[in-house]
Formats: sequence, structure tokens, C-alpha cells
Amino acid sequence: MYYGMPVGALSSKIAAGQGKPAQNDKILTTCTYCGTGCTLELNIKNEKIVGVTSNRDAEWSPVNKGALCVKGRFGWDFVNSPERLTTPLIKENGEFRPASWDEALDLAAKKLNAIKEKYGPDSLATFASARVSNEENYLAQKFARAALGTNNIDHCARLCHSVSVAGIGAAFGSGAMTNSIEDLAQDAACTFVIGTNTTENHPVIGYKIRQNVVKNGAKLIVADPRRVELAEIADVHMQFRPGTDVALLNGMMNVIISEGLLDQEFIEKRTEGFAELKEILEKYTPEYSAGITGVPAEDIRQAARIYAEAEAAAICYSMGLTQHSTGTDNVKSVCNLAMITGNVGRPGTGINALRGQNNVQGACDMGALPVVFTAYQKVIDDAAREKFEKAWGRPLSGTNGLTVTQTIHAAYDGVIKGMFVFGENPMVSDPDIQHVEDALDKLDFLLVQDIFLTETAMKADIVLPGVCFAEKDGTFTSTERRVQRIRKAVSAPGEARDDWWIISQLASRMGYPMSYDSAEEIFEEMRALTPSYAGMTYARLEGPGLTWPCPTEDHPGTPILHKEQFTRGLGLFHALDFKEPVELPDEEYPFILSTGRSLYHYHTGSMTRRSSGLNSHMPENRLQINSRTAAELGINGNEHVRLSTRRGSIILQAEITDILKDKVLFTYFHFAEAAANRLTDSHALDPVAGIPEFKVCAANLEKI
Ligand SMILES: Nc1nc2c(c(=O)[nH]1)N[C@H]1C(S)=C(S)[C@@H](COP(=O)(O)OP(=O)(O)OC[C@H]3O[C@@H](n4cnc5c(=O)[nH]c(N)nc54)[C@H](O)[C@@H]3O)O[C@H]1N2
Ligand SMILES: Nc1nc2c(c(=O)[nH]1)N[C@H]1C(S)=C(S)[C@@H](COP(=O)(O)OP(=O)(O)OC[C@H]3O[C@@H](n4cnc5c(=O)[nH]c(N)nc54)[C@H](O)[C@@H]3O)O[C@H]1N2
Ligand code: SF4
Ligand SMILES: [Mo]
Repeated sequence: MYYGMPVGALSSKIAAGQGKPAQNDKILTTCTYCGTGCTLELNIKNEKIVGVTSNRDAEWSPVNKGALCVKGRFGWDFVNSPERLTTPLIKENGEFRPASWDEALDLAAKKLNAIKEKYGPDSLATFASARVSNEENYLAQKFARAALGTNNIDHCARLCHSVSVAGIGAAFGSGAMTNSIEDLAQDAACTFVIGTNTTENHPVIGYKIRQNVVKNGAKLIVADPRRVELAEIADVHMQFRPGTDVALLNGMMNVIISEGLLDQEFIEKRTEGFAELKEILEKYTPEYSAGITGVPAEDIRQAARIYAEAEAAAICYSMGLTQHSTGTDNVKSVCNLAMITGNVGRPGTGINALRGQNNVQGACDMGALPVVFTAYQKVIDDAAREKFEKAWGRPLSGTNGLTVTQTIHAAYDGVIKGMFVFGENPMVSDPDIQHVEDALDKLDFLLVQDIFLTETAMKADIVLPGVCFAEKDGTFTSTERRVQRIRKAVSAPGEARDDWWIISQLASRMGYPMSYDSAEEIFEEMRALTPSYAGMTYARLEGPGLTWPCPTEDHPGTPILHKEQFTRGLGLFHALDFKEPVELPDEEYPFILSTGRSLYHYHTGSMTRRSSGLNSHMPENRLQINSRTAAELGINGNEHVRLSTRRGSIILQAEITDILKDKVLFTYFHFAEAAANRLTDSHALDPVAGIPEFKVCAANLEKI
């Protein structure tokens, strides 16, 4: 028996496992939604998924031990949707018509080759996908580099944790979550949650953090402009002005230094650059930080003390920290905080960048990024390039490629002429959708490979039908760097084919032969080129999977990074001054607008809006408005309002709530017909990693 459909209380968001061993009609696999990496059993009857159960056995369910959130438990009916793509589609006179695989693949190969010949390989770009497997991402970047001949490949990590790869990379030498999820469940004496709405967006991790507080008495600090669910049980909730994270963190570090709460030994033995940090922190007294952030100075003091005095303190963060024009600084700043208190390299400590998508960690590890091959081997490094040239039998470009955001601007400017969008939906997820649409309209050729005819696929010249997680074999890498299997449970609809098959066919028809019989064969090729995955095999991944680095076949994997020393040797402090967000409120646009997620929907909604159980909980977009703001504008409740920025405007339902402060607004980006990204800015970017400032822009609100 399930513990009922979710109705809001946390307990019902997490349904407990059934504890039965998997039977023949239950296929164990890994969840396709968030990066937590829960395992689940797809229940199959007459070749169709009829339900999801889970297994409590830690051997088969190492992360969630049978617990699942509503998306894992109920978000599977999209698989059976009649709207799935079942044949290739070719656009003629503005209309799609079904086509055979031969016709569609030959035409796509011809079009891509023609652009390559006429304008050169760097006029082509690929968006890979954090939703698909490691094997498929490995092939996508091999396709971009060896078949198209360019490093123009990137994916949604750009919009997500690109600043973590840059920021933690600069401070520690390796830009991934440092500790394990289990650490947060039992070893952390204090958890500092900054810019992650964990109970909605990584619900099983949120549940563990909560249990650690309620059962083990761990301390909890929350920094979020909204009173998110974890704030209700926090020792301190710092409800600050969006975009002022560096000022808040500097304030906490100022207290830690002035009250002598730092870990002198750790700083001396394991880090460099402390003197510069200390100097800049002098002006960030709690009173000074309070002036910028709006958090009472006494709360900043209390948070600093709780974090610094804990035996082991973990920091968890996600998009609230990263999606800013100062995203890289924000990430470096939490690294500073962890290092001055010696909270790295031990159980229950660390910088836990909660990676968003089911396989975003893997897509990065596989080199679906414009500057690196697999395992972050740089394309500008001659030795690395030679290694891949030898393995792939092609000369490769040593010029860094374009990011997602640069690619859209380059298409708009006519520099990018052809694009292959594989498992992404930028017409809903990228900033300033009007600009995205104008850019895509300028392309000579757009190829989209998806499981649905998405808003982006509608703009394509050719659409190729891939298959979803339930229909294929492969591996996903979760936020804690755990590589786990996905297993084929049902057949693909119609003529839809494995994504890796489609990419190899396309490459071969372009004149770069690729031939594989299985996902495992691709995994074997990948691990031979990828030091951190070298010791993994499908056989070893049966059971609880393995965490990287796992360099040899007898290596047990590495749950905690930077134990004895940092990947870069010494940890590096960065002296950071607070910088304001790019667009601040003014007379014309007097509100701060932030955008993000709901428990019931996932991103551009291509899957969750086709899952009736989930969609019924939130069928349309909403705008969270504080009651004072609402009263001033005469907005009384359940009514539609117009929300505008300098980019555009949308109409959506008002939700009056005091979980956020006066003058701050929050909306969701799941709804194409009232898309938050009509409003966001494609020019306000982090200068290092290029992430857009999705969390702050200036907006106006009107009653209609
Ligand atoms: N249900 C669901 N789960 C998901 C997803 C989904 O679409 N739906 N997506 C997945 C993906 S890819 C990702 S990346 C994660 C994202 O997971 P989260 O980061 O948890 O999601 P968000 O809702 O974008 O933002 C988190 C919080 O940041 C706060 N915030 C806003 N501005 C600021 C600020 O200036 N500073 C700070 N510190 N906080 C701020 C918001 O109030 C919000 O509570 O979720 C993953 N899980
Ligand atoms: N305003 C605003 N915008 C945001 C954010 C925000 O907080 N605010 N967050 C950003 C973040 S963190 C992220 S990660 C991005 C996400 O942006 P996207 O990655 O564009 O969003 P998804 O909806 O996950 O798109 C994945 C696509 O892959 C398809 N798909 C799923 N499985 C498969 C498969 O197995 N094979 C194939 N071929 N296709 C498949 C789905 O149908 C869907 O169309 O959005 C970003 N955009
Ligand atoms: S917490 Fe994430 S991985 Fe686990 S069931 Fe929910 S969506 Fe899936
Ligand atoms: Mo994300």
C-alpha cells in the first residue's frame, strides 16, 4: 500500500518502500528526475508500466532505501503517453510529415555536412543532455568533436552548476559534491542549507536532513529569501534579499574571525591565500552585512557560531546560490567558509553542491562541455587531445567551444548556422525565450532528438524520436558521484530508437563510422579514456554502484573527496567583495523577481505535465506574492495578474503567501504558455562560467 497521494505534508511526500524482493515483472532502475539517484522498480504488465514500487534493501537501494518522492512514485505515465514521438519527422512547407529512418538520417547528415563544408565545423553546435545516460553523452561529445569537428558542445549544466565546476574547481581543484548523501543523514552535526529548497527539489535528501535534525538533534541553518519548508525547523533562518549571498557569507566569516572560531591548524596546513581573505572581511561586520542583506546582525552572529562550533558542519546549496551574475563568487565564498572552519575532508562536512538532473554529474564527467573531454581532460591540453585523437582516429580541434548561452547569441548573430539539440528544451528553459526563438529562426538547419514534440522540436527541420529511461540500458551518475545502472523494462513506442543508435547512425552517414551493439560496449570504450571511471564495469555496478574516482578494478570508489589534501594540493581562499545583481528594482520595475521550481513539476514539463497525478496538483503557473504587496495592488487572491520585465510579460495566477517578503516575487519556469523565461535576461551572465541570473531581475506586477 502506498501512503496516499501527496497533499502537502512532508511525510506524504516520501512514501516508504514495500520491502519485497524484485520479481520478474519488476525491473530495478534509477529515477529519471532529480540528481539524488533513488532506485525504483518499474512494475510491468503486458509490456506496459503499470506502477512503481521500491526495494528497501540497501544493496539495491543504497541512497533512498525504498523511499521515493512523488515524482519517482507517480511521475511515470509520460512513458505511455500517446503523444510520444514514434517516427522521425521531416518539416516540409512548415508542416511535419513522418519519414523513414533512412530518409531522415540521410537528410540530416547531408544538411550538417553541407554547413560544415560551407562555413567550417565551428558553425555547428550541439546541446547534449543531463537527462540521458553516460553512454549517450559520451557519444554526443564524440559526435561533436570527431564527426562535426568542433568543441561547440554544452548542456544545461551551464544554466545550473557551471559555477560550481568553476568555483569549487578553483578553490579545491575538483568541482563536484565533496561528501555523500549518507553524511547528511547522520554525520553532520550542523547542516547549512543555502539556496536549496531541498524538500521539494531533492526530496529524499531533504527528508534525510530533516530526520537528522528531528531524530539526531543536528543543528540546521537556512539562508533563503523564502521561508522554505526546512526553515520551519531551522535554528536560524536568514531570510535575505536575493542576490546578496557574498555579503551574508562574508558577514558570517567576519564573526568567525573576530570571535576566534576558526580552525587555525587547518588554515595553516592545508590552505593558501588566507591573509587576503582576512583583509577583505574586516569591513563585513554583521551590522554592515545586515545593511546589505536585510538579515538582523544578531542572526548572522548566531548562524556563524552554530556553523563554526559544530563538530562537523556540512554546507548544501543549489540554484539559489548559483544562478547569479556573481555565481562563481558565491560558490567560492561557501568554500571560504568551509575552509576557515576546517569543514572539508571529514564525514559530515564539505561543500555539497546538490546537482540537479538525474545525470547532470555524468553529462559533465562525460565531457559534454565545450572545454573538456571525459573526466575534465582539457581540450587545449596537447597530451589529452593526442590521446583522444589516437582513440577516435581523427584530428581534433584544440580551440575551446561555445557555451549554451554563447551559442544562442552566436546563432542570433549568424555565426552558428546549424544546431543539434539532443534532450534539451531551450525554448522553455533558456533565458529570454523571444531571443532564443529569434536565434533558432536564423539557423540554416535545426535537428532535435527528443521523446516528445517539445516547443524546441516544433522549431526543428528534422525531429528524431529517442527512447526514455525505461526503454534502455545504461548508467546515470548521481549528485554524490555514484554511478548506477538503468535497465530496459519496456519496448520503445513505434519506431523510436536508442539515442546511442541514432547518434552512431548519424555519425556514420556523415562519413565518421561509429558502430556499437550495446550501451555496455560504449561504456567500455569510455572507461578506457576516463581515469575516474576506469575501474568500473557493468558487473561491478550491479548492486549499490560505485562513486568516482574509481581508478582500478579493485578500487572501492571514493565517497569523500579532499581527505588528506585537496585535489589541487592546497585549498585556495578567494578574497571576494560583494557585487550587486545586474538588474535592480527601479520606479518602472519595482519588484525583485526570482524563478525556480515546484515539487510537482520538472523543468519544461515535457514529462510531468503528461503525468496526470502530478499535473493535477499544479495545472498552471503561479506567482508567489507577499500579502502586503498584494494588498497595495488590490490583488485579493485567486485571480490572474500580469507580470512584466524589460523582456516581456506573462499572465498567471496569483498565490498570496507570506513565505516571501514584501517586494519579492517568485514564479516557476515549468509552464510554456506562461513561461518565466519570457521575462529573464540572456545578457546578465556570470563572467567566468556564463550562468544566467535566473534568480534576480526587476519586474512589474499589475492586477488585470
Ligand atoms: N520538483 C523538481 N525537482 C527538481 C527539479 C525540478 O524542476 N522540479 N529540477 C532539478 C534541477 S536540474 C535542479 S538544478 C535542482 C534545483 O533545486 P533548487 O536549487 O532547490 O531549486 P530552485 O527552486 O531553483 O531554487 C532554490 C531556492 O533558491 C532560493 N533563492 C532565490 N534567490 C536566492 C538568492 O539570491 N540566494 C539564495 N541563497 N537563495 C535564493 C529560492 O527561494 C528557492 O527556494 O532541482 C532538481 N530537482
Ligand atoms: N527561469 C529559470 N530557468 C531555468 C532554471 C531556473 O531556475 N529558472 N533552471 C535551469 C536549470 S538548473 C536547468 S538544469 C535547465 C533544464 O533545462 P532543460 O534540460 O532544457 O529541461 P528539461 O525539461 O529537463 O529538458 C529535457 C528534454 O529532454 C527530453 N528527454 C527526457 N529523457 C530523454 C531521453 O532519454 N532521450 C531524449 N532524446 N530526450 C529525453 C525531455 O522530453 C525534454 O524535452 O533549466 C534552466 N532554466
Ligand atoms: S528524490 Fe529525486 S531521484 Fe528520488 S524519487 Fe524523487 S525525483 Fe526521483
Ligand atoms: Mo539544473
